[in-house]
Amino acid sequence: MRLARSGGRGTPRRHRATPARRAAGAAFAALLGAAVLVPAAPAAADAPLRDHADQMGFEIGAALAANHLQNDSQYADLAATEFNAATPENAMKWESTEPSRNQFDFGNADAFMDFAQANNQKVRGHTLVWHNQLPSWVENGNFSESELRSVMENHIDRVAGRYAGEIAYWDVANEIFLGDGSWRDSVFYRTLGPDFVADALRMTAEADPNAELWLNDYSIDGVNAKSDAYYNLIRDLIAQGVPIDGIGLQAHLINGQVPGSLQQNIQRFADLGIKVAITELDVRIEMPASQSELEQQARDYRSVMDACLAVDGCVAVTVWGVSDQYSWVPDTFEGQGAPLLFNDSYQPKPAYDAVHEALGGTGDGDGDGDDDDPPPTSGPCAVDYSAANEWSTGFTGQITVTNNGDTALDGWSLEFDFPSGQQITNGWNAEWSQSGSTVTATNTGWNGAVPAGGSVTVGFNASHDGGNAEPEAFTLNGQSCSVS
Ligand code: 9MR
Repeated sequence: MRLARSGGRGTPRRHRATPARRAAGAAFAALLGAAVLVPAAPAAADAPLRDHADQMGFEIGAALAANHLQNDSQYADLAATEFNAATPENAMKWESTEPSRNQFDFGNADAFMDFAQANNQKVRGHTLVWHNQLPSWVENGNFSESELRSVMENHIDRVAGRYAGEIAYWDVANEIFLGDGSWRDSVFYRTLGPDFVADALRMTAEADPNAELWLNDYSIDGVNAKSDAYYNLIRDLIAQGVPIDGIGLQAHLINGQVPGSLQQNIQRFADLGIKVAITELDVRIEMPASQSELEQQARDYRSVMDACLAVDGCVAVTVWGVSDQYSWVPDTFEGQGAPLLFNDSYQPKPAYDAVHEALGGTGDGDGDGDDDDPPPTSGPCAVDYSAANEWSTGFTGQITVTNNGDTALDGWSLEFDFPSGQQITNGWNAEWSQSGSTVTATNTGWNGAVPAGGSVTVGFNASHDGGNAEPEAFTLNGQSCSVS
């Protein structure tokens, strides 16, 4: 396919200091003064995450928001101290950089770049072609095929061109598939057909020949229909000679639900000869988060780190924000939050320790007393037990079991002990039996199949005689599960 070029090439920003850029630069003077230098090897055991990552030749990144970098010094300090890579959370998106046709605004993007460069952080550009945060002049412009292609080319040319040579990886196209692996019906797909991806990759290669060209999406962390669609697309792009360097697995995860096939999925993309990164990691919790939920979250972070570090081509893990305070999660998922490494008051959470330790640090940064033990990695299964309703002589219990293994279950049996004399009276979604204090729940005829990463929820009514302590240990098909 011939790529018609319309606008002029994006001018590298070093040669074009716009008034907006000079203003942003001034606002950043204070932050730049606090730039962090990468320390000489070896890192002290309790050194920040980035020092340990540097030792391993690995990247630990964070999504950073230009406004918080400017207005919140605690945020900026942590961003600089802990991370050796950075992604602009919103500043390089289409609505930020080209809100009106051919009117470019690089104020926040330049400010972000200044911060990242002053702090020696590798930058992931995010993102050039995405259906979301797309201004309505593009979305509703009713462009013909050739017009939209030249609108897209001009945008890529100007944005990627501006930072040419300064961006390690571009998320060229973002979130192009739906959950079932079919194409998302974006204005790009509707107007240009599936070739818009190859076009965008080639256009970015032309605008910034040094940047690596990546695709990026959520819910493609495990092996599933959507990640299969990426696998097939990337295999085809490679076969056609289209430039493609990597796939970003966003990993916006639910507590206790790291897909069991994460590492296998990373490996299969690496085996195609491309790089892989975890690009937007967060693990959301039903609020308020209990200590045991925060510990489960730490295990989840550890599992993700371990899965990436185990595969040669997996080069980076980026968390989607610095502190829970500014996370996108509560705005999108009502009642959920606390998904990041630092809490609202910038204190490191157990998840921070887990990441620290995965990178070879001590894991002793959370101020939680002397519990320096590594959080165990997720077992083959995870259990979430709750008393959904309690009264003086009884209660309704609910248990969600997640298959963290790499393979689907074909039949299961869950076993646990009641600690304080509880007695099952009836149950649902399983065949229930109790012998002494030991309870066994086996699958019914219709819920024995649990895919890797899948869950099953069962429930029961039980009596108790005052005490109703929760069971502490669960086994699934004889293997012990982690408990949240
Ligand atoms: O974190 C971003 C939030 O501030 C924006 O309001 C939101 C708009 O959709 O985008 C968030 O970041 C998204 C990222 O760019 C792409 N993957 C999903 C992220 C979370 O929504």
